[in-house]
Amino acid sequence: MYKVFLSLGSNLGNRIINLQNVLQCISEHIGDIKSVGALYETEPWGFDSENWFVNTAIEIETVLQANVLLQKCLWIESTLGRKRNKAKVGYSSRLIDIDILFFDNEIINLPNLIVPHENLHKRKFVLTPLNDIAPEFVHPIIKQSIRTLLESCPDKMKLKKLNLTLG
Ligand code: PH2
Ligand code: MG
Ligand code: MG
Repeated sequence: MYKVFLSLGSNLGNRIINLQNVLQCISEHIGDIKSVGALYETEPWGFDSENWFVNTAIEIETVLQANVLLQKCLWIESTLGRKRNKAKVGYSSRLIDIDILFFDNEIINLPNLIVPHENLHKRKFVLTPLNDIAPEFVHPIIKQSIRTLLESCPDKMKLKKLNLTLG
């Protein structure tokens, strides 16, 4: 059984329902959801859009290997209506985004999968909900806890905690 942290985000459509649907699909097709962070409305990072994201982070337990987990995440994204525009360079708005942050303490460097997620320590929209559920978890490469990474993160992006929970 692997302990995995995922980042979830949506900035199109009914963002809360999209995230609820993701949780449902994950529990049906991937494994048990152990904890869910708070929901945050966050300014788009790395691209311009008037559509703010709703982001959270979850901890799951799964028997799936990392590459199988990635394929299931991509399948859930497309089942829930995400369209990837191959011609477009950079980030764009999306109904749903599922990113693998940590896979146990493994360090994975495959052409299509890098774990821990390369930019997680630079992004408040990832660290803030992760800190809700796993402040003591230590980044296997940087060797610092999520709490410390969040405290020292220079990201200036705006972020608002929502008074809502998924479920
Ligand atoms: N995801 C991105 C790019 N930018 N910005 C916010 N606020 N939240 C995201 O989930 C996000 C982003 C690429 O996956
Ligand atoms: Mg992402
Ligand atoms: Mg992604």
